[in-house]
Amino acid sequence: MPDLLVIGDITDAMRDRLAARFTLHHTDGMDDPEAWLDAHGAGIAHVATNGHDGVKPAYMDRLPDLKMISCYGVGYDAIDASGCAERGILVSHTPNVLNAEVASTTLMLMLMCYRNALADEAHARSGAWEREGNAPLSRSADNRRVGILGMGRIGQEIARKLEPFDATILYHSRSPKDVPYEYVSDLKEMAGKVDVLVCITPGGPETRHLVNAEVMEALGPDGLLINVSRGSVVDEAALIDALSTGKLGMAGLDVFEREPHIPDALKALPNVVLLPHVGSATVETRGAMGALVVDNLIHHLDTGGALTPVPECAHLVT
Ligand code: 8YV
Repeated sequence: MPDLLVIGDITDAMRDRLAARFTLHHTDGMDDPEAWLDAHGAGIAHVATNGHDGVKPAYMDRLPDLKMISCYGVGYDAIDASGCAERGILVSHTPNVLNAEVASTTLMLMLMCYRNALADEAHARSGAWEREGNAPLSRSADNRRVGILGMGRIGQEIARKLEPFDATILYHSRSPKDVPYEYVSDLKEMAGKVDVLVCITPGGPETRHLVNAEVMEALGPDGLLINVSRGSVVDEAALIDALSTGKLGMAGLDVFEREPHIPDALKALPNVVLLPHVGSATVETRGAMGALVVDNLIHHLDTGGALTPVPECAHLVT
């Protein structure tokens, strides 16, 4: 059977299906993955990884016969997709199957922030309601002006899920899209026009720190920043400063610059809701993502193609 290098965790369902077609080699179980690859890397044509671990250059250099990387996640900024395309290596990812879940996570963060969900829950659970009386009033999540940074598939799903909340949607991306929302060509200008700024643009060098101190200040003392894309999109030091000085009202964050590390200064703030990168992390959605990772690998084994290649590699699929 052909070899498959598995980087990071995979589910039991993925392992069972993959083991029927490949001999699996898990980097997690290796004392020294680079030394192992020095000895066994030649001949390995397939890799399964995820959006967090990617495939680091030290591994790429030791995989001279690599043909395909199947990524568990829609974001693939941890993989050098352009470099792979140049080497003729096909990279696939898991688009669409997680759109609804990440959009739900966005709404959950928005509701948790505006409606003070964590403080209210603590008020009920701790007995403070009985001892001290009603919890302070929260703010409404309805009728908000929401600016979406990145109007791709997930951005569009977020806009759609916001409809029942009577939101007014604006968006910023590199170019206007065929959507019924107001396009704003300048991010800072959009931040000045909205109550909520939602980041759902891909990570990587092009979008690094796109949301900087100026953008946060434009969003303002009543503004809410939500990040469900990549930690790198937001300048985290500037965010801590803006939240602690009141230049920015609140933040709901699922992603961070150095995951799984979250700065203590951020953890100490009362006006932020923190989630451990769980945007797509439900049994149902992770099941669908895992199935697509396996489908892509098996499809490549059988046909040389991929079902959901990343755009940089689409031309490699005949
Ligand atoms: C995963 C994600 O957590 O799809 C993405 O881009 O961020 C998440 O669904 C990530 O791929 C790490 O496994």
